[in-house]
Amino acid sequence: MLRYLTAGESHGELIMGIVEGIPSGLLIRVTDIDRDLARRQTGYGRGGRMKIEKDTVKIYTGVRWGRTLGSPLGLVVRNKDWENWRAKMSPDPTFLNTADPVTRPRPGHADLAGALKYGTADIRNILERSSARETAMRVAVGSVARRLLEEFGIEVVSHVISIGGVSARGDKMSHKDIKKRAEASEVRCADPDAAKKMMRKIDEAQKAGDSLGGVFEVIVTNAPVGLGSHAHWDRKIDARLAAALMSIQAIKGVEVGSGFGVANRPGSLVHDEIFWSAKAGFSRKTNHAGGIEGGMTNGEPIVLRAAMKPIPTLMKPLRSVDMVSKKPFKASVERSDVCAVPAAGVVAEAVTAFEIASAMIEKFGGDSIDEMKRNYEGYLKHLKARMGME
Ligand code: EPS
Repeated sequence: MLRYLTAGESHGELIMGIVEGIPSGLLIRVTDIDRDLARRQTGYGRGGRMKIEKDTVKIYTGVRWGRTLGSPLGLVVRNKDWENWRAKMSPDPTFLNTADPVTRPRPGHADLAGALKYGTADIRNILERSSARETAMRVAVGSVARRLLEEFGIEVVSHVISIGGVSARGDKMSHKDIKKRAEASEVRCADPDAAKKMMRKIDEAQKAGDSLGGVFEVIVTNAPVGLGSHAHWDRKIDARLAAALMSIQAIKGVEVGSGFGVANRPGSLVHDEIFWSAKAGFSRKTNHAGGIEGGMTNGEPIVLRAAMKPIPTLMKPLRSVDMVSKKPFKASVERSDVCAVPAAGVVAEAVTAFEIASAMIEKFGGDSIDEMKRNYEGYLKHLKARMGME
């Protein structure tokens, strides 16, 4: 069983993570994790905070001389902004009341529901944890999972397909090309013309004091047939992936394969026909199912999309009511991102990598990476025989 926890506040000293269940012997490089952390920090439309932070990970436990021990990995990403918040966010009660309480809930944030639920008059006690800063650790954890998947040739890529109503053309492209183009784009979009328009939209939104959402796609290649299970609701891989994506801050919808599009087409145009050859075994010519049938991977690329709402912290004031005075006010802020869709795509890669790694560990078990590989190879041999392949 693979699991992880994150802890840490947005302006606290650090964000920490514990990953439990990674087999021993897996090569871990800090540089790989830092590369993913840096990818999350890029993206046109990010605000002033990203100029302060330069995320790097420190591995405290679970790795010796570059290889996992099979014990929990303890990871830390420090918040540089902490320097400006030492007293205001200190765990030490001597600093009590060194910051004014935040009493004005921002529409679209966790502020109001959180403050009511947790019985606090200071919204900071909620917003510090609901902040997307936490996703830095999810990316670090996902990077470890990605490393494990690499051992099995499984790759996870993402690209932005729309921002603020501007959509990428959606030309047929190899996954390699999608990856190359998305990595080279400031909005992580594989269509350069759409990317330019998206950036213009972001500029316009910034000028208007507004914010923008969008849609990104995550693709997993080379996942074997049979991850997840039809047998029980909480083992279905699509349910697990959807939950992981929905858990990312500001995500409001998830699609698998053709997603909502299947509702308007007849079955004959939705289901992927099955073919067979001695060379390839069973295969499909289409992938409307997005690589998942009956809660199990079917060997085709896994295709997921998620919709992110516009960031709720706006320069343009929105109406709200002060929690203490009960007087209406117009919320406005000094610092915010205008669009974080490209960053959310990188976070989505991380949580997807984690779920796929978790399903791989469940299916192939093993205390060491070598044992896991032996089990995996045995399964591939079995599949080849089952499919009647040469
Ligand atoms: C966030 C608000 C902004 C973002 C932050 C998420 O931070 P601040 O309130 O400090 O300006 O920059 O994102 C990150 C710090 C990050 O690392 O992604 C929010 O309210 O969710």
